[in-house]
Amino acid sequence: MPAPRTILLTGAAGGLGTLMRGLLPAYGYELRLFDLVPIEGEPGAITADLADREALREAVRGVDAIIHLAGISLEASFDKILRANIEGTYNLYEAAREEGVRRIVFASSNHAIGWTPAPAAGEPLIPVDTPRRPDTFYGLSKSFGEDLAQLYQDQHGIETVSVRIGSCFREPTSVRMLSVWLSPEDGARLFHAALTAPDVAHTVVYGSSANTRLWWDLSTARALGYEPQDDSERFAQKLVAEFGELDPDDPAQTHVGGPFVTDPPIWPY
Ligand code: NAI
Ligand code: 15L
Repeated sequence: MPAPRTILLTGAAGGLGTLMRGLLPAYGYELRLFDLVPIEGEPGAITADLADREALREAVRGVDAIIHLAGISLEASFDKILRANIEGTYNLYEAAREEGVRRIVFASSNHAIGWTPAPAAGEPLIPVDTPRRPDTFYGLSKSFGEDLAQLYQDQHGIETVSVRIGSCFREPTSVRMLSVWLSPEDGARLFHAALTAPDVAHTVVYGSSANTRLWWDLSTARALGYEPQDDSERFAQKLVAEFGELDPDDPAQTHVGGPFVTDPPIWPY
């Protein structure tokens, strides 16, 4: 596979999209931007809904690969999730198939396995083939996205890396995030590896930095060439002083999905 150069970045106006707009050009990528909302200072960005199949087809035309971030990124009503995340991701894969795009990086989420118990210190890390246990309609849509990716691989040969992202923000803001944090710089490293690794078929990886308190197994990400450079532990003292260590009996702390397993979710987290 020749090195991909032109990348469609959906969800480019969002938090992660904004971070990646800043970081990915250094890897030599030319980004074509797509989002429901306009992006300040980016007059060339495509402003369209994932429901607009014609716009999507035009957006994917001629790109070498897609990073698919667009969608609802927290829990919402099933109808909203259905439209944006389930139908929207289907529309994207159909557009890719029609236009011959061969590689997609799909922003899955830890909430696809949110009801999985978080391992205590010393217990085995969670493997990627752990049964999916979505914690929300949102997590369910990510589980759907991973299955959709597998279907398009088996049936149409489109390759996907599904990245079960932990928490990708500038800094971790809770004690839980010390386990699941993905630094933006490591996020860009991981997306770059996912775009360039040969023969990925459909590979599922966890997206986090090399955190001391890591909950899951990064070996499938490392096999793509990902070498995380960050560790959230440098924020631990401050966060533990502010919030205390995780309460081992609190359901919001005992499961991977954290606050998403409670009904209603506990915000902020
Ligand atoms: P965000 O909510 O900041 O950004 C999502 C973007 O998608 C927004 O700019 C929004 O306008 C756009 N969007 C929503 N519905 C759309 C539609 N129907 N058509 C076109 N665009 C639409 O979310 P964030 O944090 O940037 O996350 C990006 C992706 O990564 C999401 O898919 C999210 O589920 C996933 N993710 C993010 C994590 C994180 O820590 N930031 C963790 C796990 C997964
Ligand atoms: C996600 O999937 C969300 O998109 C993000 O906003 C965070 O809530 C993250 O998971 C998390 O688990 O911290």
